[in-house]
Amino acid sequence: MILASSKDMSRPSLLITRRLPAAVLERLRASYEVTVNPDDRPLSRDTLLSALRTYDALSPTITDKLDASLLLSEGLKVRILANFGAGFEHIDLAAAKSANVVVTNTPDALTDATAELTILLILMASRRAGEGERVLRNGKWTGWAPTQLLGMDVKGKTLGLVGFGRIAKEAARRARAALGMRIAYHSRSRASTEEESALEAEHHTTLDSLLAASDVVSLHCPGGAATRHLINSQTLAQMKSTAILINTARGSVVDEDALAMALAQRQIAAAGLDVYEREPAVSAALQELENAVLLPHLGSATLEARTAMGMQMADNLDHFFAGRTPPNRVA
Ligand code: 8YV
Repeated sequence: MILASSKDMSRPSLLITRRLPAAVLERLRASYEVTVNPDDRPLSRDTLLSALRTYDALSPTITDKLDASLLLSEGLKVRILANFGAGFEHIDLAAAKSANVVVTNTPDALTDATAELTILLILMASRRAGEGERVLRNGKWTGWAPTQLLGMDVKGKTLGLVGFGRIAKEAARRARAALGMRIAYHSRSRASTEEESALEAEHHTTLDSLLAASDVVSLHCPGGAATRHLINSQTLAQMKSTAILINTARGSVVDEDALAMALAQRQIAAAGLDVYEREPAVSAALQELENAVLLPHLGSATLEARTAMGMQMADNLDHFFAGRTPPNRVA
């Protein structure tokens, strides 16, 4: 990829590491000297390093690993990493801080899309939708039968949320209003009494107690070292044998091998996953399992959400280059 330096030196230079919706590019081009990665493939480490030395600003995504060795390299020009996405565990915040590089994210823009995808996975997993479609497409459907592909009703069942941030609360609202589910949660900080009572949400002080009480467990905590393999063979053993695990958060939260084992042995009934430990690689064991619904990180993949994410990112850049604190500064 060609790392052109800016032509108009009066405007900040900005590298966008992956292709973004047209409306976002149009807005950014009005204020910045914009370069877009023409291949729309993850940038190599060397290209990322050159970019950090060439541009005033970078707009990275989850596919750019900006670790300490890159961010603490000599001769960086970059002053802001305006991440396109809510999660930012692919950026070493401590290193960014010591390199004097500001980091921002886009926390609000993808709440609806990701909550919708959570509902999709709950229904797909509980009604064996992927499995049913495979039967049909593979020419194996022999016609309706009373005990064929029986799933689980979710009405009246308990949705246990691990983490209770924006996306978890929105998923809870939808699961309650549209599906008639009961809400329970476990998170670092307890929600206000008003929030709990609006959702009739039952707070669990321990993860184990939430896992034991839930028919569907949905993960909404951040990724990173603190939550790595929070769901492992021990915690999976706390879940009901009829339970479903949903992950729209980060792949690192789940020990994929332990999950594949639990699904194969029917220790839990099913899983609906949108994120993986080693994206884009997905464990071969999981791919073999009919009771695993596997989506390719589609959480925020709507035109509305991706456009709103880009606009929120542009707001952060505009604030920064106007000398104001960006609204979504995380470092
Ligand atoms: C994004 C996400 O599309 O924003 C997040 O945290 O997981 C995704 O929906 C992706 O991270 C873009 O960087």
